[in-house]
Amino acid sequence: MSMKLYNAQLSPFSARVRLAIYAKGLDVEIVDGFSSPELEAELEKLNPMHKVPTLLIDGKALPESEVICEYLEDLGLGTPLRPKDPAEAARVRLLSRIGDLYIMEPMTKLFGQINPKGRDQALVDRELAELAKGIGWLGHYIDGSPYAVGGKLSLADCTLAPMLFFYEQIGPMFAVADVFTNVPTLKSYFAGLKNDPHVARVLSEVDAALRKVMGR
Ligand SMILES: N[C@@H](CCC(=O)N[C@@H](CS)C(=O)NCC(=O)O)C(=O)O
Repeated sequence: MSMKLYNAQLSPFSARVRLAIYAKGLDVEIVDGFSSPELEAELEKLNPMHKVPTLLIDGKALPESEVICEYLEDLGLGTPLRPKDPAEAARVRLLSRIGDLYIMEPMTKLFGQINPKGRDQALVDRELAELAKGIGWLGHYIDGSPYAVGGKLSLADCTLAPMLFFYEQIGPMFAVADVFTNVPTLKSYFAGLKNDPHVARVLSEVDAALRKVMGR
């Protein structure tokens, strides 16, 4: 079987899949899906959603980061990232779902408002409030230890690490003093999670990509 990932270093959804690939130790070719008009056209042909990540498995395209991660897990190759216990596996899926629905949704809208010029402050205030709700819910289901579920790296951490990296950027971008003030469990979780070598690798890739686009 051959697998190729259409990726973007800055995409939190792609970073989630890369983290799963690194932690599992899988042999997947990784290409930047938007790095040339040819690759972009190739991606668009395979996946009309025109989004990364898209995994190509023996010529068949599979989009959506959560679905890709579950698929990689179901292959049964490499280090498992989903607990066997049904309650723990459900907890992993819950945390990923909270991230996708209640954190990435408002955060994506906020990232459209980074430039203070022409910023829609009403929209920013509304989405910051939505984001704070989602973050609070996540904090409720996290106990503050370095891994979200079961004391070791899981697909929940693959989802949350890139999201929380971007969540930290919200502070300086929108003049929020301390984004973790009301969620101490999330603060200590993320601080501990960053010590995982696979997480550290992915976050340094995302950081480098962010610095590049911000011209830092
Ligand atoms: N729900 C999707 C979101 C993927 C997504 O939004 N990818 C963005 C990059 S972060 C993208 O490829 N955007 C390009 C486009 O929509 O044309 C997932 O989980 O994979």
